[in-house]
Amino acid sequence: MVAPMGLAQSKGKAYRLSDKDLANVIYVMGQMNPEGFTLDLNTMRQPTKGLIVSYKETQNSFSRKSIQGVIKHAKAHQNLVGGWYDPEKGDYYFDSDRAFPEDSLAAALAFARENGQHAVYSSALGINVKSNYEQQDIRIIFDCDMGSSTDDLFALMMLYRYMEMQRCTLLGVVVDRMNRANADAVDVMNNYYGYPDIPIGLERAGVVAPRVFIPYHNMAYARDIEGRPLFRRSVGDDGEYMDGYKLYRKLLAQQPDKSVTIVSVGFVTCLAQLLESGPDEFSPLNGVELVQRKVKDVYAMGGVFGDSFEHDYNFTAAIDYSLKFFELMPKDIDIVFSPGEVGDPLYYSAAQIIEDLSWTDTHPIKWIYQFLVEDKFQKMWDPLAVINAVEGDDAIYQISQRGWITLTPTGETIFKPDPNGNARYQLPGDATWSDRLLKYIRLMTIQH
Ligand SMILES: [Ca+2]
Repeated sequence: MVAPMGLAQSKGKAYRLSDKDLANVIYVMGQMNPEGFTLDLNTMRQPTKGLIVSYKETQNSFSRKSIQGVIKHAKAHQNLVGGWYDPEKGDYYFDSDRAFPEDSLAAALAFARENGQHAVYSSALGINVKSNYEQQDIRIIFDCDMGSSTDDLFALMMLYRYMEMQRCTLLGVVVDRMNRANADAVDVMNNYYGYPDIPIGLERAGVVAPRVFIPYHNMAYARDIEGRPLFRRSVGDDGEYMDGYKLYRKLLAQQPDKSVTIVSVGFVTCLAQLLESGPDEFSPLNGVELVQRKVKDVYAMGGVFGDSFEHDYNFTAAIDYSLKFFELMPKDIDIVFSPGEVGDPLYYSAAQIIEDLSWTDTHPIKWIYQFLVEDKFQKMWDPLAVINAVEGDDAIYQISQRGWITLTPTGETIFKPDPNGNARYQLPGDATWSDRLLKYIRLMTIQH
């Protein structure tokens, strides 16, 4: 908590100030906090909790004179005043704010959209969440190696949250790791987050016995002490999953041209099978033609372009399929890679995960950390591809120049700069950036 400079504090209680003095304090706070501030007029402190949204009525208050009007509005509403500097206009804006509880992001975002505000500010995490009230039409197929690392689960969780925020549509989920238990885990997630009808496809002939980092494949069958299933499922034990590449064909055929974003955070096995596929009941086009016609862009977790603690896993583990994918993928479709080194510093600890899910006793991810891996952290690689696909290329990431990327038979990703190239890759951020990204993922975890 930070008390504004020049404001006497006595045993935690602020002296009562005249509105004129208060306006001076708020002006000084603006000078001291170019990155922005929020002030609770009851306590004269910056709140450390709550999701803060500005009211529309005070949104054009950018001179020192306007502060009086902001104070008047705040006193008639929630006694919260905020400020932020707009470097483009060179003005410092002041506004009257409303606070929502930490777990009410959807309500805070709806209020932000109603009030024409671009962002919700999380006081606890110190980050802004875009309200994006000018909605873009982002249609995503999510392709993951569910059943091994939990970052696939967090990436999927982010997509449900983004749908609640009206920022994308999840058309379907492709599981590129064989064994129906891995698809059943997605079925559990779909149901838990309220999207029981999102279709799921499953790899039938992919990587044989890939490495398992966290064996949570039995999560879908977890039972309570009385033997009742813990998690709801809509496909169920008797249901069928379409072949992964077939589901791709079905979904792509239904979509407008150049409209689909593929987010691939596992092996590219189903994608390679899609590209090699021939015409079928869903489309007269072959796989390459169908992808060329329908896909807008691809965000793929994989590759190494700088210094990484670990070798690439996703491409190397499925090298024959990966080589096919690199060979057949149409070269006029943009692809942004999220290499290992970008997610390396984003450690989400088991203790933090359980604490962030303390709002519920029963949660698929929490179950894994309570019963399977008590103290293992997980690096948040996969959510970085999801966040990039939804937030766009300019908002959060530093991205390389354009070029061509080739894959060697030993799994090395080689980048050759060329302004006409279709490929780019995310560059690692500094410690502050990585911390902010992890907090953003955590904010989505604590919602319910
Ligand atoms: Ca993965």
